[in-house]
Amino acid sequence: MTAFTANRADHARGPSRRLTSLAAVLPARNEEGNIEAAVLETWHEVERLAERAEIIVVDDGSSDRTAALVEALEGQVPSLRLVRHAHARGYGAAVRSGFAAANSEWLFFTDADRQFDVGELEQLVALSDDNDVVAGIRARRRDPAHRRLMARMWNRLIALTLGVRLRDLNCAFKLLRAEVVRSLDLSTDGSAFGAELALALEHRGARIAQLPVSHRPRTWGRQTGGDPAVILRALADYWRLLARFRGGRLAPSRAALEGGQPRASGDEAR
Ligand SMILES: Nc1nc2c(ncn2[C@@H]2O[C@H](COP(=O)(O)OP(=O)(O)O)[C@@H](O)[C@H]2O)c(=O)[nH]1
Ligand SMILES: [Mg+2]
Repeated sequence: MTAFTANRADHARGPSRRLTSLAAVLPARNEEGNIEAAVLETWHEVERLAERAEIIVVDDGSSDRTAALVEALEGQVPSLRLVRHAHARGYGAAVRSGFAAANSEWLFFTDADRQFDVGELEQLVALSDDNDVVAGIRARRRDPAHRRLMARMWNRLIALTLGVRLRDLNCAFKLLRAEVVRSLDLSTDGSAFGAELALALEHRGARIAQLPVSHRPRTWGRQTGGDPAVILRALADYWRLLARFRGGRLAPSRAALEGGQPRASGDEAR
């Protein structure tokens, strides 16, 4: 945690590195109590961290006022755009829609529920120079015990059966080089998207750094990540990933070809 304290001090001095262009993608479903603050916090950070910034909220068929609130903010936040799915398509589909709408060298995604501290994006940017991906690891995940247990089992399953080394697959706090993401063939619509993204990146030989990030309890709204329908869908997507992986249909691994390994850095390095 000392790293955070040091970085907080740096915050006041301005970022050590500024990107040319950065898109923040916020997938949101029924987040009317969080979305305005999430957008404003994200805006504040991305404006500091990039010469040109965009914020893309992907409303995934919300039945509440999420989309209307984003539209109302568009006048106030010039770099804000709303992408709408008429019907809910899932977390992965929402993140991919956001990536597709972005027009920046770097892509950042985080959740609209404010469980992450977007002020820590600066730490990801600081590591981006010689990496393609900087991925957060929830050092102390502030979710109920059964969710933490399920996540541990999921991460273990993906690591053991698919050889993925990324530690916190569903940590929604990742910074990625857009050209690398655009070279991947991603198709998972549900919450197994995090596993597919990690698998595809590692096969591609992407240079990956990992670092601990803070996590806070949800203060408004209901978590849906542990709903049975979400889990069943993730398991179905997992079987598809397994078939695809075993069939060798993912891009060949530069890391494998060169004998390299995805790297980990930070306190949590393996
Ligand atoms: N696109 C999409 N996003 C969702 C869906 N369910 C939740 N989200 C968003 O995904 C993020 C994480 O959701 P949450 O329910 O907190 O999941 P958890 O943190 O993994 O338990 C939030 O920004 C939600 O608005 C969904 O069905 N589709
Ligand atoms: Mg959440």
